[in-house]
Amino acid sequence: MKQVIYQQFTHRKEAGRKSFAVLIDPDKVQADSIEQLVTLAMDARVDYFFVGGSLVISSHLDECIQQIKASCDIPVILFPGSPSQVSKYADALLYLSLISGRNPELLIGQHVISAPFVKKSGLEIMPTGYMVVDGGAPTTVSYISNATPIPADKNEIAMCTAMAGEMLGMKLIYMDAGSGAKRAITEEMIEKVSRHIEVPLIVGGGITDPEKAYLNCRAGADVIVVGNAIEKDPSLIKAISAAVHSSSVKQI
Ligand code: 1GP
Repeated sequence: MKQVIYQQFTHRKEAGRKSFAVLIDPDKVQADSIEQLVTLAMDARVDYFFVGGSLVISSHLDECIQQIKASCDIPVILFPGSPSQVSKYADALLYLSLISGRNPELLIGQHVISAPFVKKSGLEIMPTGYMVVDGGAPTTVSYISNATPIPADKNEIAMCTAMAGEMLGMKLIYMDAGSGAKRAITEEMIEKVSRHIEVPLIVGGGITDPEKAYLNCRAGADVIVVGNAIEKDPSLIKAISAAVHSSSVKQI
């Protein structure tokens, strides 16, 4: 199986280099705004596009990814809320198992049903332990997943969940307060988790400014994901990207 993007993640982590991913929800972008986002992202040296959402209603996922791929070399990684959000045009797929929840469908059930289809896609598959953390209000992911998020102040639960995910073979851990979360994940929780795992740690949900992105990276996040704040103000891309990259142990 291909591991091109994953190797990039691990090499960057080993080198202490932090990455910035812009999340694109296909429901919320039109062709002209994709063009604008791609231009800003190239200018700001964004490392990845994540594409997907907990609930994607529109059917233009393929077109959205093709448009991004046609205009830049930034890798496109699927961040699917359901098996219907798989597109062969992407570079890789976060193969998410909701390890913070106790809903068997999102731990393994939907994976079983979609496995032949996912394998046939030819995508690079990145097994990801997905941990939803309480972000201060119900988010789409907390509602749709029908699973209780990890309480925001229970750092030990987060740590043990991530450790278990890693020992079960997950190649990435993604801690998410949910899109548009009122409160992003605390630095204390990120630090606790990052100190106890070796695989790259992705952090997102409710990050709205460069300072928070910087602090999250210094606490141990390897990849910062921002969606909502950039939808509202695309010019933030540059400042957040600079903050993430400046937090690298080795400057890039
Ligand atoms: C959500 O982690 C992502 O799944 C990004 O969240 O949209 O709040 O930036 P925001």
